Formats: sequence, structure tokens, C-alpha cells
Amino acid sequence: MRTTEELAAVPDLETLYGELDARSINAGWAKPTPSLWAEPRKNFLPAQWRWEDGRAALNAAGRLVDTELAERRNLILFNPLEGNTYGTVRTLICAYQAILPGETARSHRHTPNALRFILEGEGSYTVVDGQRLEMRPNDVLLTPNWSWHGHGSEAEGMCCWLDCLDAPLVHMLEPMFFEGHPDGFEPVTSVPNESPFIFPWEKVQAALDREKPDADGRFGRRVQLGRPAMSSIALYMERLEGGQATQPFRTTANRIYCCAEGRGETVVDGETFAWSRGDVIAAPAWRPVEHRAEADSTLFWMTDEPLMRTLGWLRVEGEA
Ligand code: GTQ
Ligand code: FE2
Repeated sequence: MRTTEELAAVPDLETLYGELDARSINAGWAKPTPSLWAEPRKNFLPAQWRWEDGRAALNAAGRLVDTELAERRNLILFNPLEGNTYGTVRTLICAYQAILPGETARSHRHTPNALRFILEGEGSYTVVDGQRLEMRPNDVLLTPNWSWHGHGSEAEGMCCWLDCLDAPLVHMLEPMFFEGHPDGFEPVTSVPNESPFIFPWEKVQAALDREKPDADGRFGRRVQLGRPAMSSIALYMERLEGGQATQPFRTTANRIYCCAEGRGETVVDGETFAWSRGDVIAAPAWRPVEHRAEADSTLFWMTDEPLMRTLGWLRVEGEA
């Protein structure tokens, strides 16, 4: 390395670049790749996962792995982007999870926000910060940042749900903390009839019934669960009538759809994905999206919209 005086006197750019490199400095004007670009790039891919596959794989995992070994029996839906093995979209991860009769999945807490959308089975429950909450099909349950949660089942058969966490965001920003509960499974302190941690299907249906469809037909009747549900994740339930098609739109927020009921297809940036109950579709940021319902349908969707809004980066085109 040259002295400071010698650095100031280097004869040419090549020597300057060498000296800079030795000091962990790069010439901003000579970068091989730009650091700013005109609009969002297409990194994460439009993608789909079938519940039929998920259920079959959970059945196999149920035989082959117990919850003693696997704290959670979950199957991660990773985006097929080259080199990626984790995120479903940039900020969020979804997983199919199952619990077997009589099992418990021990309690823990972590800084990632999480939620579950129940797919199958009656008789499983989650204990969230001491509250025992029953998990019934189509219910949505929240386990926000640092809340204790463990799962259990008194069901006859396998109970399954879709998990969603903002763990990829936490990986990116680094504030990851995790700990197991000192008691293994957290003791139940209450069995509430209502809780801010649960959105029961009947209540969501009643709210949807009261909702007017969008006057311009751009999207279906929709209700938001929470306002928003958690600091980084907003949740919506959207009802589409058989034959209804939504207008194409795009947003800087990432979205993940899970079909709650019905049948239809979603076009994400030109790729068409047919869906029925339990299927998951990733619509990464700024990819145009439109839905076509073949039967009366309800889509549950998860989005990092509150994060984008808070940071001043939410842009939406073609939708309210
Ligand atoms: O159920 O607590 O899919 O902590 C990933 C991490 C589920 C859970 C996942 C988790 C959980
Ligand atoms: Fe967890």
C-alpha cells in the first residue's frame, strides 16, 4: 500500500483502483453493476404450490418425522429463483405444517411475525401467550413478534395449516432472536372466546357479507384482517364470484395468495396458475396480477404492504 501522499499522487486510474481496493473502497463511477435502476427488477419468480402435493408430503412426513425431532413438521415453499432455498417472496416465507393426534409442538418465541391459515382437521389448537385458541378450517391465527406459541392436537386425524412468517425480512435486517419456552410447552392461562390473535372464519364471512363489491369491478369483495394484522404483514380475505375477472394491477408490495375455497386461475406477469383449496401462489413485487374465478371463490392473501407503506415505498397501479 502506498502512503497517503503517494495515493494522492498516483499516476493513473488503474493504480488508483488498486490503492482503493486495498482500503476497501470502490470507485462508484466504475462499478460493474449499477446501484440504481429505473423500476423494480424481476428477481423472485411467479410460482405456485399445490395443496395436493403438500398434503401428500405431510402424510409422508407424519410417518417419518415426529415433533420431538422436528420442532415443527413444516414444508417450506421456497421460490424457485436460482440459488434461493428459503423465501417464498423476498420478505415472506410460507410453509405447510401438520400435527398428528396427541402430539404437541413445543412452545417458543421469535422476532419474526408469524400467522397460520388453517387448511384441514378439527381438534388442533395453538397456545399464544397463554391463550388456548382452537384452530378450525379457514381460521387465521397470529403469533406476532416475540409472542410465545406452541401447537397441540386432540384431533382424530392429521391437522394441517399454512404458515407465513416475515423471517426472510428478519434475515435481511438482522434483528433475529429466538428462544425455547422454559417449560417445553407453555402452560394455558386462559381459554378466551375471542382474541386479537384469531380471526374465525364465520366472523370473516359475516364481514364479507357486509362488504360492497368494488364499484368498478377491479377486485372482489374484500376485508382486511386487522389494520394491519402485524407491523410488516397485512392479511386480506377476498371473495370472487364465479365468472368474475379482476383488472390487472401491480404493486411494490409482495403478495402470497392461498385459495380458501372455489376454483379459478391467477395470471402473474403472464404466467397462468390454476388454483383450488389450499394452493399457494407467489406474486412478487411489481409483477402484474389478475384473477379469474370459475366458481364462487375466496382467496386469502398475505402481503408486506404495511412495511412498504411505512417506509414510503408503496406504489399501486390499477387497484384502489
Ligand atoms: O409454527 O412456530 O413454518 O416457528 C416456521 C417457523 C412454523 C411455528 C414455521 C415456526 C413455525
Ligand atoms: Fe414459531
